[in-house]
Amino acid sequence: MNDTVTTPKTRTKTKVERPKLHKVILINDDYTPREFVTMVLKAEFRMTEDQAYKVMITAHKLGACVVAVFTKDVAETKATRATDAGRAKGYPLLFTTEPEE
Ligand code: TYC
Repeated sequence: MNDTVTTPKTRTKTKVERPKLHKVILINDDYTPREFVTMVLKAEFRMTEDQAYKVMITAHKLGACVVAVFTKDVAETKATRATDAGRAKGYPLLFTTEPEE
């Protein structure tokens, strides 16, 4: 008969954390046409004309506007693609990203 009592000395607790979301931020400038900014927002961020116009005009008035939040990779890819769309036309249009608190 084996009377050995085996009490585990340690426990493993697996902790799963949600990936931090990152904001895509539209920065205002004096040169990119309003219609172009609105068009890029619709194409890259799947916004309606109304949503895109509101984000564009907010950045225009306040200097910047949060467009949407995504996981880090997606936020960076979309910001780069949207910025490149402006650059391809010679516009200084800029989208940046930053982690949410
Ligand atoms: N300020 C630009 C203009 O008057 C329009 C614009 C809006 C540009 C928002 C960039 O993020 C921007 N033509």
